[in-house]
Amino acid sequence: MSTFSAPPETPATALAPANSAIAAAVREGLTAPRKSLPAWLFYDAEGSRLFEQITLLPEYYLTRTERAIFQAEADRIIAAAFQSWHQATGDGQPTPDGAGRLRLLELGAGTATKTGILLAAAVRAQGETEYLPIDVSESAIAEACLTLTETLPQVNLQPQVANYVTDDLAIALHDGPTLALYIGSSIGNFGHDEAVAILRNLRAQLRPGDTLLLGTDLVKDTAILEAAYCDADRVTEAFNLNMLRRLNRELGAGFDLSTFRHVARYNREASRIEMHLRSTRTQQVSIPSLNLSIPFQAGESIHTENSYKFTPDSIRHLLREGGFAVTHTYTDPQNYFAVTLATVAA
Ligand code: AVI
Repeated sequence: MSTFSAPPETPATALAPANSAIAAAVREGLTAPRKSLPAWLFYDAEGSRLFEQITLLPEYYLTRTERAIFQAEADRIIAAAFQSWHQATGDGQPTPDGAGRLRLLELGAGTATKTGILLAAAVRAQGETEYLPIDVSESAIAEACLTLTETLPQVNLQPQVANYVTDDLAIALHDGPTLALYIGSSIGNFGHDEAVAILRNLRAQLRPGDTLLLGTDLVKDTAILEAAYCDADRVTEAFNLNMLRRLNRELGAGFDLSTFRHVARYNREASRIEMHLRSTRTQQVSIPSLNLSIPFQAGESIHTENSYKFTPDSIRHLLREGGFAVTHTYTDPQNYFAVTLATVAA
């Protein structure tokens, strides 16, 4: 049983939590009977840097596999998005004044490193192309815009800083097809209900004939999956532990990082990698700014992330619940990763 108390000797310091959302999430997660912290807490500046490093690791096949699929299929994906629009509306290719052009929108765009491949294909097909990156991180969007302005001057950027998980999307109307991107297996970090809610939020902004390109990691051999989340260079371990370092810095918490171990296990029944931080000893960790002292048994863990793995059937069902119908599936020769094109369901 995990209980907590604020011992009288723990002063409520003047250290006001920098961010009340962090404080609320930490209080809720660490005082629950099964301790957890939300995965969005990974992404401070250091966590984002470590994640970029993860995407380059030999064990972390996800990013390079999805990129290879885009490189092989980008022109066909753009053509299929036009085709879906044509089937729903009867409209053909864009007119010389630009009406009917395909625009790209991206949820959780981040620095948009892989998106350039799809944008370049759209530019090849139609010339000038509008791109709406949506991300909660202003600095990531700024970096994406800077890179794209230099590399793809025919892309017209319309960035939006928004949290697509907690807020309703508000996307401007467009007089042609929209191809929405939700790539990088980002949907895998949400449970089923939240994933469906994200898709429905997006669906509400789209029209018949618009399309969604969804990137998802696929179920595979346990050893390959676990290696991707427990790499030899221990970058994922540093990424996981960085969450505690962040709580020490931003909430004045007293986590001793040397007493927590990184654990990544594949839960086959739930089709997900689970990441945990396991306390190696019985201890109390104080968080003075929250007036909390958190007890840990030796071996007790904090669940920090789920990363769901999919099958073609589970992708189809998830998209169907979110209001989309699958039209095309693109995979790599090893069937490690799927990029699925789906149209707005009638
Ligand atoms: C961002 N997301 C898709 C990554 C994943 O694979 O679930 C986050 C990650 N966690 C550990 N390694 C990478």
